[in-house]
Amino acid sequence: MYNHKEIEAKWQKFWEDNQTYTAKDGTGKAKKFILIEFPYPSGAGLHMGHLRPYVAGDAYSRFMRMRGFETMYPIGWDAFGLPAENYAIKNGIHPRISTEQNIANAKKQIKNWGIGFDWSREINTTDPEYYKWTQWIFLQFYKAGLAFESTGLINWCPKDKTGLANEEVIDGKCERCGTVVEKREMKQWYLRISAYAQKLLDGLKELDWPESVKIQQENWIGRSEGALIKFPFSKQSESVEIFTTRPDTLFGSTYMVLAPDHPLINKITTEDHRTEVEAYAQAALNKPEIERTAVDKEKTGVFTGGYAINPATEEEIPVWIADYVLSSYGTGAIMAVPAHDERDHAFAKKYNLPIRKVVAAPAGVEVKNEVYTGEGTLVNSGEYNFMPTSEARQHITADFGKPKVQYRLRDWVFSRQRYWGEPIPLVHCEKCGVVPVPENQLPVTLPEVEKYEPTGTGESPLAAVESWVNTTCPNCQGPAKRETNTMPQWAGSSWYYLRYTDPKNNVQLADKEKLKYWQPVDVYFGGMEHTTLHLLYSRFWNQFLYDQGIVTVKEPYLLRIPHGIILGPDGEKMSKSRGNVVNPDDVVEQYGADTLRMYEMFLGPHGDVIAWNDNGIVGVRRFLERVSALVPKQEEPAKRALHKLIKKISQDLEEYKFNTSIAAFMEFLNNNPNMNQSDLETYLKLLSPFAPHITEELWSRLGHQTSIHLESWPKYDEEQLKEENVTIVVQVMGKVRDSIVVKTGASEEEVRNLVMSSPNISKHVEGKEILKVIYVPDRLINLVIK
Ligand code: ANZ
Ligand code: ZN
Repeated sequence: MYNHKEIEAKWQKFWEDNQTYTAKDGTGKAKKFILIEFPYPSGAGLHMGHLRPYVAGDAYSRFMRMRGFETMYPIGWDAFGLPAENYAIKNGIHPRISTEQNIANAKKQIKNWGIGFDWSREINTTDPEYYKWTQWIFLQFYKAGLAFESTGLINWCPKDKTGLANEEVIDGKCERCGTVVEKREMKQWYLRISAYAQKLLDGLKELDWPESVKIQQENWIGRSEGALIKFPFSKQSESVEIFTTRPDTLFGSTYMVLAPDHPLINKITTEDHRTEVEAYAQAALNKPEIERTAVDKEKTGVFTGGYAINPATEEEIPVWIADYVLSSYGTGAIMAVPAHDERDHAFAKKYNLPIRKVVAAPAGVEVKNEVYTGEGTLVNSGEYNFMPTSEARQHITADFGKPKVQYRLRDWVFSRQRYWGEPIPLVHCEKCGVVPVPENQLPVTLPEVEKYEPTGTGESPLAAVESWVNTTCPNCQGPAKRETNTMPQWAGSSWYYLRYTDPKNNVQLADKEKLKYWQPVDVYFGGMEHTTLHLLYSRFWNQFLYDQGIVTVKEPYLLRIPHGIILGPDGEKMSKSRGNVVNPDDVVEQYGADTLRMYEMFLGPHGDVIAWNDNGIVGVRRFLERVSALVPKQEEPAKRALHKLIKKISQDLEEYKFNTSIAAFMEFLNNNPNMNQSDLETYLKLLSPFAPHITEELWSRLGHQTSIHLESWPKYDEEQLKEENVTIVVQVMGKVRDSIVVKTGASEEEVRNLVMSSPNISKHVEGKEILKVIYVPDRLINLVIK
């Protein structure tokens, strides 16, 4: 009987008591640092979406440990931020208390799943001993001039009542709650991630990440090479600067467009156009950005009444405002070239503006609808005529403007008007202005408050806690007020992997030697979401800390292994309202953690989106029942098949192909149900990363005192694999009479024919009737005669 409950509880306790998975410093061994995205301790507990990467990372780290690497597989809690806080508000419990409860619950779940995390390195982003260092890093940004306060239009979620970063706005909606975001003019703290745009792009080249993830980051950073060109206003002394990627088309610019909130609108607009311009600008700014920039949307705009001079043609060209030009990109103004840009063309057609062709397409290239956006040769461009566009770009830039590399990446809005986050360690002094809290006064702890609901006024709930807000200026000792905004969700997770290397250090973020040993993360298991959030932010922090000489490598994560999501049995996304949620804890209860783990891997390739299927789990359970009953037999070793299995499992694990391993285990057991002690031990070792409990149980039944998970990984012999022939023992009535050499995998008929023609055998069976033939492939043949 396979009593999974008893077995699993027993070994979970054993691992805990024996610190089986504790990674050691200073062993001098080569290391592996395996990481999963640490969870939010939410009230709903952990689900299949957590299980999948944890199980994969677990199998992989057990494999690496057995391969002789000092292996760290740590876990912690990303416990600050909106989910924890919203849960607390909804349930009327203080976030600190609900977070504690949720962590205790999630921990129990994970232990029941048999995940071999190194609990000695557990961290919690809401622990003052942890966020002290989050605050310390913020101060380093501040000192380096990369944390700054600025007033501007930012994204605001009316439901969560807080400002958001650009990265937290997905298709115009709040990343957390899906509410359409608004724009609000607010004074905010920013991190100057834009200063790292190029470094973040360059760093991607060294990473072994899925191409799609790299491309998403590249697009988000959005590098464009072009030029800045100044167009003087014709009646005013000001000039307006534009950013263009096509300076070669300068002669074709027949009008200009400013963003509806461009600072020069007031100057350029003539009195007779003012009312119309202001009304248009108002309406445009109330529209969500996503609507304004949609490619297929009908273009609109209004004439300001003013003119600028095209510096190349020296013509007066009209200046318009239109919502398709954004103030947040480039200079917030464009030179419109309707003959060579689709949007400008649509606009010019609608408002009857002149269209001048300045690029001729190469012979044979068809030009559709009067717009040619490709490369070619210049025409109607004075002395630049006949120049290829690429060359003209250089010359026209040099003659009329200056080169400019433009990035789409915007600075990171870093303050939140919410309670449950790290306080930003700054004070505002009437005399000294903004003063950083001295490092030796960190952490600035989050005060206990009565009311932690967001106010919606743009002020954090902390602003109401006078005893906390009022403080003394570290500089002049005069009265000062604490900064009351908190840090975003993504602060604590931007450096958590560093803390794992030295989680209890109270004098520095982590000891440099330890960082040097463990960095970088070798394999990072995680989802496909957060590509332009956590994965971008933490690369930024790591690169910054590298430049500060604090960490030892530029890039935090060498390899990223993404997983597909697990759908409900109905093929739909698991959700409470659909009632198709498969709770991993129920599966553990009924079938055991080993069955859950193996079945989850058996479902399909780790990267695939896959539907749970309740029927198949019984097969895995039965397989483990058979495993649980295995005892060593006096059999010949299953040489070739076993070496094949070792090779297969090793390669699968190296390539994160967990599903095909499971099938190989089943097949091997079907063909070799009676393994001898040595083969059985090898088999159990191979199986141990997948089914850690039952293999540990059998290992101990075989007489071992120490954990199977600390054994070394079996090695296969290429020679054994190459071996084409096997020797088959030939018995007559159970007595060995001969041996013959046949091809591996030979069929019973082939072997029987060979045996019958052997003189050693024919003398024993001459004139007798053969009642039965017992054939064990690659092993023996036994003739039963009368
Ligand atoms: C003239 C021109 C002629 C342009 C042409 C394109 C084709 P990317 O590649 O995304 O960097 N642009 C510049 N700033 C803008 C803003 N704030 N809002 C909307 N559009 C803006 O695109 C750069 C091009 O987008 C620029 O080059 C500019 O139009 C436009 F045949 O200038 B171009
Ligand atoms: Zn002061």
